[in-house]
Amino acid sequence: MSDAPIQAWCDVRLFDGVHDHPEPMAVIVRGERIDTVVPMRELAADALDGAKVLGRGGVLTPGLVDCHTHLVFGGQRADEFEQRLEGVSYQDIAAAGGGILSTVRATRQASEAELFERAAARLEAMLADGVTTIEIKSGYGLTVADELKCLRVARELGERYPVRVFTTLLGAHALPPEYADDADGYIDLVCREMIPAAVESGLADAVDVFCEKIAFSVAQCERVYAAAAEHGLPIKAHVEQLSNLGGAAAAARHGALSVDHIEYLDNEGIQAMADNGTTAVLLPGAFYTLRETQCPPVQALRDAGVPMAVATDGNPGTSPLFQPTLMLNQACTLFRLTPKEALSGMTRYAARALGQSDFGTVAVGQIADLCVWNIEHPAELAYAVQPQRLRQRVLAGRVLG
Ligand code: DI6
Ligand code: FE
Repeated sequence: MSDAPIQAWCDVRLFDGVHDHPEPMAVIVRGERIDTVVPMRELAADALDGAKVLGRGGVLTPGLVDCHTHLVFGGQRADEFEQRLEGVSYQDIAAAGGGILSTVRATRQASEAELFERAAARLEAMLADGVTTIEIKSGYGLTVADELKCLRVARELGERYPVRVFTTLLGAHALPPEYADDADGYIDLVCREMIPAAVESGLADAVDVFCEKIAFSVAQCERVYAAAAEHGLPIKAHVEQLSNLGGAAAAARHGALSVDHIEYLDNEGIQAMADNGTTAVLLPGAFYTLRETQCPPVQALRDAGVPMAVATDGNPGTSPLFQPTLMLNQACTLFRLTPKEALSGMTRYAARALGQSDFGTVAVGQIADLCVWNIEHPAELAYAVQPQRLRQRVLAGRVLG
């Protein structure tokens, strides 16, 4: 410990995951962890002894945490984009066998190496935008073997790239054609085979569901929650995106880490989330892509003290947007979050949505996952959509580019 490298950033404008610090600050990292966070004027004369000063000026924030992505998939859906421009709805496309199922066909056909290569390109863009932690869901395989294939790709991304990866099994994403008219039979497969196989292989850190009229009912999702609990995995849920089924309240009562989308969330759902410590994950990219008009109940979530995270939902259908800082902008412009709320939502509260609390803030003792930006004010990250502002990305004290 004593000979761990000491690295320092001086004269930075700090956003620590919760608060903006207008006066110049120093952040000192020892080994993997943050050792000191102090205003420059209070910095002890010998505080930098033995430290390597890695930068002066700029804005320092926690590394960005994208807590909801579907990064691993085959093919693309530009044709459906054009159909939607002509007025066909997302639900109609899904009902005609397109949508998620079109990506399922392409994902099943793709080799693991192909899936890796395509996802890696998307990941590289996100790292260049400041991501230090990313959650990656399966959900486009929908057989035991194909779901595991996608989860292996997600794990391998975390092994081959300098980023923390959390994997989520989303077997209950859509009803595969082999189970048409037998949704309960498919949920049996998810509960009795997929979840146990994912646990046995160590490939899943959590379990997710799509609770919606075009996907699975609350009762079916509850069976998945029970199976996840039996196997010791935390749960997350896509709920109230296109309609209100009461899915948020049900997931919260089962102890969900997060409920995601929630445009149609009602007061009962908000109360259940507040009572159970569930994080709300806002996904403005899907709202934007589908040209939704109903916004999530942001003010009611604030009033109830429910923490709000913001993520890309990066996926080939409803959010082909793989730029986390764009989501900061959209969360403010479309959902009226403050820039500070949006930034907390992609750092501290995004970590919370993954059940993590030892990164996502810049505070003494935290893991040193940081970003240094070539800007003057943290709110610029939400205000302007402008790539290439990242100066340094730091993962557990390791400075990357
Ligand atoms: N909600 C979404 O927005 C994505 N999945 C989900 O459950 C859509 C995925 C897709 O259209 O491919
Ligand atoms: Fe999603």
